[in-house]
Amino acid sequence: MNKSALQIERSKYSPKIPASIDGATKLVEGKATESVADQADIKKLFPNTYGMPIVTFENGESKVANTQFNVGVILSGGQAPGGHNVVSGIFDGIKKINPANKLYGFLGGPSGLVDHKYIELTSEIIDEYRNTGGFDIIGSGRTKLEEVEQFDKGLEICNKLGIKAIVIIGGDDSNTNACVLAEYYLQKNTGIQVIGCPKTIDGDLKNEMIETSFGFDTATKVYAEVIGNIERDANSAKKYWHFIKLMGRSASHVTLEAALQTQPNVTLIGEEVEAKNQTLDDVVTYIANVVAKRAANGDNFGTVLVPEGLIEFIPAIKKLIAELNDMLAANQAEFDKIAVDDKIDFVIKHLSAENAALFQSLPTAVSKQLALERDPHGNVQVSLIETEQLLAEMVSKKLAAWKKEGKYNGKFATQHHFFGYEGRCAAPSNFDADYCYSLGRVASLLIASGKTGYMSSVRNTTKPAAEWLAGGIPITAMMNMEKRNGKMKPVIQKALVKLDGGPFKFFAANRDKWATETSYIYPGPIVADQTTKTLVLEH
Ligand code: FBP
Repeated sequence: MNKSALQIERSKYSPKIPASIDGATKLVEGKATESVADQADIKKLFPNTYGMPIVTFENGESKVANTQFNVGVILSGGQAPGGHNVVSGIFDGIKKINPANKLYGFLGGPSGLVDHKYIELTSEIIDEYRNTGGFDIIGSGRTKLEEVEQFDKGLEICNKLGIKAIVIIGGDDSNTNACVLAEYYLQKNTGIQVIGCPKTIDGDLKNEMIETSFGFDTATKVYAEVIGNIERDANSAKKYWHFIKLMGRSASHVTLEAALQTQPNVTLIGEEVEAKNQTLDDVVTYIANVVAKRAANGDNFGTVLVPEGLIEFIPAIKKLIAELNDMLAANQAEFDKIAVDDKIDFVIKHLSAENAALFQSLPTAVSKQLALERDPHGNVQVSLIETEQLLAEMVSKKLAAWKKEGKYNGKFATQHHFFGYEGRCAAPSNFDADYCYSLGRVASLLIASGKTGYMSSVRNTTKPAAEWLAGGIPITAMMNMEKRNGKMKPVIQKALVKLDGGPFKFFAANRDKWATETSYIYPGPIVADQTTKTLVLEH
């Protein structure tokens, strides 16, 4: 592989790990757990993996020294900086336990397990990828592991390769499936363990024991750098309003963190829009008011941050999507057969009058996205909806009307941006390099300790890495029941932005000042170890 000077320098970086797993390590079991909600349902669905205790690793005599085993690893879903370090952490961890241990990488995501596509990850391969961004070491994919036939195909290849455990590195959906797989393999007495690792730049896979998902730190720093550059451009030329959409399809953590780092004029937080029961017009009016206020001060420029999932947070649209999901699930066979051009009419005919009217009032590009495209997990693909453009157009129309009424007399020229893919494969920050490598090392210890249905956990992450706490959290403890594709399913509860949490409260206390004053911060490239504002304000 051709390497840049930075990559060569970066590959020499030695990730820091918690002191408790550096040397002899013993496992300590805590109290039994319960799921976050719907305990009876989750217990029934996961009779073997429900109620397991939280475990921590502490310095001490190990009971699992030298065990020989092979491991398979899967990268699942969207890329996130640090994935290669999770893999290298697992590799180093299992080799430390016994140098004869082997790591296999399943290719192209979960489908690699089902289709028996894999490579053995040797030290030569691993060394090429240490501290690099991307998931290209083995590739990723969004195939959903949910059918018994898939689990059995996985079992076949594990038995053939002598694999004792599979590590699934993924977001909430992939870790939910990891738990279903763990339960199935336990029920069948296969002896195969399944361990999850918390990945997603979206930052929405977190709870008391999983402080952050990996990739969030790096991705938000990359976005903050470019937003800062745009703010500086805006403040230099003083002629554009920049509408910037940021990834994060189900939660607005990325947008909030980027706002805390760069102090733009307008930041929309989906969770607040929902809590205040706002309409699209309310959102547009809020932005237009800020534009008008700045124009009155002679500032015809600014920045607006928009979370990717905004559309889904608007209560009326959320209700429409829920009805659409149920309706499509109930009529899937018929819907699949209809010609593309007739699908919209089919949708309108099958929706309630209220939702049909709302559906028809939306710009065609948005209604098409809502009706026609879903990812394999049934999610609306919000990254494909151009919300930033839609809002800019709607604000422009409102301002034109206000101009006629004499309420506004500024200039409004816009630029649009969408930052998502730019940050997902960035070289990991020191935090993500250390955190990911530690998650991998902890996963290898959970495997050696015979655990299954656990997520690798590293906590106390606002402290220096040596003080981080390492352990495992039963995945069932994070679950509740939610409707997916028209049916109630056990899923890991997503972490949304808490409106009474430190990060949002800090933002809310400052946003009016940031709106009218130009108090931008230009963070520049990632050069220093700096904890995300989200983690600092949460702790
Ligand atoms: P994960 O939840 O799999 O980590 O992916 C998150 C994400 O980056 C979202 O922010 C975005 O909406 C989505 O992936 C884009 O998906 P795709 O990579 O399939 O275009």
